[in-house]
Amino acid sequence: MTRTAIDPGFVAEQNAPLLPNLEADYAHLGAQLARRGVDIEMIAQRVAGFRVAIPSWGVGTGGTRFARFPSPAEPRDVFEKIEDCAVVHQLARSTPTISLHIPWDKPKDIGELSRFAEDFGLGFDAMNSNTFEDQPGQPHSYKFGSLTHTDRAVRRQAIEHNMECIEIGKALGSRALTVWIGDGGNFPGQQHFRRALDRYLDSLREIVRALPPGWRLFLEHKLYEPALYSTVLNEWGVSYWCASQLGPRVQCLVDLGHHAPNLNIEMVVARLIQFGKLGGFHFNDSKYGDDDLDSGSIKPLQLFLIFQELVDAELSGVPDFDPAYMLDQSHNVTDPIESLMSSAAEVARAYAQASLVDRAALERHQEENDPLMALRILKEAFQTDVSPILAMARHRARGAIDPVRAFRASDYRARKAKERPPAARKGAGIV
Ligand code: RM4
Ligand code: MN
Ligand code: MN
Repeated sequence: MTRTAIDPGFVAEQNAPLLPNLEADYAHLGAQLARRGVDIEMIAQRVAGFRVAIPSWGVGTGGTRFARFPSPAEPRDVFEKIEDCAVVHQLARSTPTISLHIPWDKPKDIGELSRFAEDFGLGFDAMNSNTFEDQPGQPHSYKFGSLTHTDRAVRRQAIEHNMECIEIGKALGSRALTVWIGDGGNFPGQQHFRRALDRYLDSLREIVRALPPGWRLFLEHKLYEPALYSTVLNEWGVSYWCASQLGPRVQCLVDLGHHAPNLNIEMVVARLIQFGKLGGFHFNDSKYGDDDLDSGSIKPLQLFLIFQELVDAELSGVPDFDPAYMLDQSHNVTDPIESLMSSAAEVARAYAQASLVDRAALERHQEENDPLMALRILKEAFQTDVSPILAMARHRARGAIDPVRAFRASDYRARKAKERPPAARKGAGIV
């Protein structure tokens, strides 16, 4: 029996009054889609199979470099984070895996952690290494870089940390390592651009050699921050070039907040698919930079256009197409559980909308150079309110028709506040 954080009977009770309207809305949407030649059950099935991983750091309250305002009942360790992830999955039904960040989530006993997650029916997604801050007692500092540091001893320490992440991940059943580094420069002249990238590749080569069979390694680029003038792995082209140098098991990871403003991200996605190097995503939304806001909250059209590329690759059978999907958000002013449940639904929404695109008609309009009609095809899919499909998929999987409403009614936070007195940590910081 899978352990649940909220009584399943309570979820069913919450659903009961909402069900008649949901059924009516679902039937109505089904009739509308049938007129367009789309079987609503086919879309519902696709949505039911859609999965996105939760970052362990997403269940804590985020913050800016100015302040952090922790909410009550924040998880204090990896076990409590897993409990919160279990709530997200129980109500939203599309997030069965967690992505750990080491050493934040380093367990004393890996077996215990693995069993704890399994009891809740949860597994582990990609592992994340952390060489962007120093840990107490660490021999060498990452102040001036990690995998690309000028000092071989610092690079060695960072390489070994990544190997340790792989070892922990192996024991937990993870199949990938995501490497994001904060290395770069704050001032012109501080760093020799070419030599730093050479050192990056040398370090990565060693980590790749330590990958167990069946594992992939994702390179996560970022335009700036924490380095404010230059970043070693600054954009997708550099990431692509490095991934090509490092062999077939290394792919690029696209975090939606890590690009220059106005970049056409859906096109980057299409290019990486074409080059066989799209490894995965960190979903979030932003207005100015790496804002880590909730997915789909600001640019839902962009999210849809990205999924239009992903679904197109899937349905046209691009070989070895298997991107790993994860949320990567910082919940500064919302309840993290509520944000994660809503964001998982927004990502699934974009997937469902993209699944509605009339691909044959789109191709015809492209061949005939009819931009107005081509756009109309995309807009028709994007403007379809697929909410009843998402809600029905959750209901059928014993999740909540309205996850936020059910969560608020459950009193989970108030219960946990008693068990989890506020942690001592009060400082600023992004996670
Ligand atoms: C970075 C990046 C990484 C995440 C850290 C916490 O900006 O997005 O994926 O591990 O933040
Ligand atoms: Mn990220
Ligand atoms: Mn980020």
